[in-house]
This record gives sequence, structure tokens and C-alpha cells, in this order.
Amino acid sequence: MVIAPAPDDVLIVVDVQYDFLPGGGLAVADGHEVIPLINKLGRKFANVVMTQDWHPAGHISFASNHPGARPFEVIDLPYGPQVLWPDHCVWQTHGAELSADLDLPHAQLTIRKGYNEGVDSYSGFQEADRRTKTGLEGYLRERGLRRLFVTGLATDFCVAWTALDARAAGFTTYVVEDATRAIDADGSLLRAWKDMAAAGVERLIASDIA
Ligand code: VGL
Ligand code: ZN
Repeated sequence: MVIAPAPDDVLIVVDVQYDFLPGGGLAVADGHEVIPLINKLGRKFANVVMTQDWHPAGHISFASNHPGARPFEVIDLPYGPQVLWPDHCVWQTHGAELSADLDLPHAQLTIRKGYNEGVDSYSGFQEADRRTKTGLEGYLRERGLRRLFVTGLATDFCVAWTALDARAAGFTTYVVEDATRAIDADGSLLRAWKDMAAAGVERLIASDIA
């Protein structure tokens, strides 16, 4: 299958930030390998939107803010189960910055998410309470953008949740598999692909895009 990007398609670049790259606070294995692919894809899209994980130091998703807890433990919060993470993407730190190796000068919007201390936000569309919106859906609709091609980090968390919410909002949604890398904690990658397939998210590789 080969798809040629149209003027109303958008490349979504999820969380390509130093803390998710090798050496970062929540490094995703081989995360840096997505960057050249995303740069190449970027040249094929008129529209590019990025997301940026952006947490206060006291964020509820950090194991360090729960005495006795360890990273990757799951706790119950009012909005549902929450994986506790190592500290990552604390605003105004280097780890929160988008990689300078991204070469996407025409990127039009960066959506920050996860800035409310008491709620996590994997999705670029809404927080984990499934009520608080980021504004991304309204932005895409006002711009008349219809098909989303989702790339970045991590496949099984922020990429998957963003793709699932895009589908739920009615957008045609593709995940470009080789332009993502996963955390894969406790079977999360297989589960994410199953959930995305069930929701009608399409799975592509970069060479499928003309
Ligand atoms: C992410 C865990 C915590 C991601 C963000 O970008 O996939 N994962 N915060
Ligand atoms: Zn986070």
C-alpha cells in the first residue's frame, strides 16, 4: 500500500524529547532511531503538529512523589490506574526539550500535555481523566485536517493513546510503526496494537508513504 500525503493530512510527532531518548530519565530503547525517519516523513507533509510531555516536578505520575513506591508500579487514582514513572520531562529542564535533531521547520503547533500536577496525559487530545481537553481536536477541525499520521515515542503509551483518541474523534488515523519505539512494560506493546486495531487505527511503515 502506498499513500501520498494530501494537503489536508497531518504528521503528528509525539514526544520526541531528550528524556525519552538514550540517556534520558525515561529512555525508550533505540528511541533516537525514529528521528531520521520522522525528518524524512516531515518533508512529505504540508502539516506537522508535535506534542511535548510537560510535567511540574510534583507530578502525580512520578514514583518519586509517592513515598515507598517504585517506578513502573501501578497505583489506583480517582481517574483510573496509573503507572508510576521515573521523573521525566520536568518543565524547564533539558529532558523536557524537543530533540534539536528534529528537522521540522514547518511544524505549526506544539501541544504541551501533562502540566496539571494531579492528572497524567499520555494522549495529545485529552488528559487521563478523559474529560479535560488539550484543544488539539478543535485545532485540527478548524484547519480542516482529516487524516493523521502518528509517529514518535512511545508506541505503547503516548502514541497509542493519541491514535485511539484521534479515532474516537472521527479522524482517519495511521500509526507509522517504524517511526515509533516502545517502552513495552508488562505486555503493554502487544496490548496497545490490539486496542488500536480494534479501534480501526491503521498500521503503516514509512515506506508506505509516497
Ligand atoms: C510517555 C510515559 C509517561 C510517552 C509519557 O511519551 O509515551 N510515557 N509519560
Ligand atoms: Zn509523562
